[in-house]
Amino acid sequence: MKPKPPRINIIMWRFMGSRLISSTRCMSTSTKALSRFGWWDRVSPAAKDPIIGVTEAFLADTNPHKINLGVGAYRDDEGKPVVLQCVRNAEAKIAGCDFMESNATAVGSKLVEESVKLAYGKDANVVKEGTFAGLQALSGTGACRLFAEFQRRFHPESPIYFPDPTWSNHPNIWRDAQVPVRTFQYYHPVSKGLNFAALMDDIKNAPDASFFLLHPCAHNPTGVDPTAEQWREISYQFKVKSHFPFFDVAYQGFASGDLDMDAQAIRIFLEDGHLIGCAQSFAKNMGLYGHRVGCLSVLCADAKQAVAVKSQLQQIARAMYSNPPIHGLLLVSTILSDPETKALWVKEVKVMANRIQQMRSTLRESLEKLASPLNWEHITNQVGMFCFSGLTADQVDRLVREFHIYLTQDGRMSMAGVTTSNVSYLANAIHEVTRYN
Ligand code: PLA
Repeated sequence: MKPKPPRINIIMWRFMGSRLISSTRCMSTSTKALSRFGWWDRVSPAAKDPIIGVTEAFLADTNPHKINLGVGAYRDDEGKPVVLQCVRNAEAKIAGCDFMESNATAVGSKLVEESVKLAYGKDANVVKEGTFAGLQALSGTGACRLFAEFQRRFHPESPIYFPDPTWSNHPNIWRDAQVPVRTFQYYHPVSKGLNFAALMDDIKNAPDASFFLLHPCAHNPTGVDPTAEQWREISYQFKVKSHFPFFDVAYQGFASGDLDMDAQAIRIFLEDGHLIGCAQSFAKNMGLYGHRVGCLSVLCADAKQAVAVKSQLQQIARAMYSNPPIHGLLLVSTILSDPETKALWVKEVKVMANRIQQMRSTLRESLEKLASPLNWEHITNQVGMFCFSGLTADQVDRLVREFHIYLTQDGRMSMAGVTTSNVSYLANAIHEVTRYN
């Protein structure tokens, strides 16, 4: 008689409401039974990322006139990616460096030390007294992700509030860390500016001691920033409500062309005595998107607390990815710590910011020359890498289909993709899709 295949008991765990319950199933170990156990049968394709999806569609288009206004990556006036001269100089300086693990910690510490000076000011007390916990991170995204995990570990019930709208990846990052996600009013679609009164109301109405994510400059996607006076009022209200300000610093230098000026919101909160968190990215202002260099810092009550907080952040990073790659860290720490290279970087940031500003003016003038029936003042009122154009999803679809101009569905245009040679083609296309509305 043919022997029967052995049978095994499998214990299945599942949640019933909040209770974890188990059930036992008896399964045959025959190949047929195992192959029927479809591990990934319930997996359907994830929705495309709204920003990465635009790049993919742009790359697939063979039209010679195509323009990519999707991802916020800097391009020169010929539409080409730029390797900054300060990066080339830093490359030359680090040639022959030890890329092994031996100096990774020292390089990481240097990067953190220089990054916090950039955010909080080189003479800030928190920097001098070491009352911050800082860790090198996988660019801005990684810094946000680390903080989100840290927030959930120590304040699991507290939500985080994002401006409406915000960078499309913010909700994903905090949601994946199991943090409740909320929004506060920020943008006024009619004025295409800040809805300050509504913003203040939402800060006041949020439960005390909530986390708020703030863009200190060059807000993505709107290009709309509060004034210094408005930041002071926001900071005051944060004190009243004991909210925690978490700054996502992804575009320092791109709003005004000046690194210190673009940190004014952070400095105002610092002066007011807040404990602050900061995610810093060097992807845009050093053109190092592919290197994934960033920094997370959290201000603490004293140096002892800073040691404890840092050790927790290190533990979270260790379990997620251990350490970031060292090459980019070396580049950024060299640029920031070598006075000559840093001075060159400061100039190059200004050049990038000025070119974008120039393109804003030219685009607006071009639309006005076409006698567009619409008001385009917001193109030059808004700052930083993005223009929140006000184009509808249908108008964006027409730009893509009829003109091969790629941008996100919300009408955000990366001004870094606009050049002297494509600006009039772009203005004509925008005019064409908006003139009869
Ligand atoms: N925070 C904000 C506000 C951002 O706009 C971005 C990048 C990041 C963080 C993450 O930066 P990182 O590359 O250093 O991780 N936003 C881009 C790119 C420029 C992207 O979405 O990946 C954008 O096009 O919106």
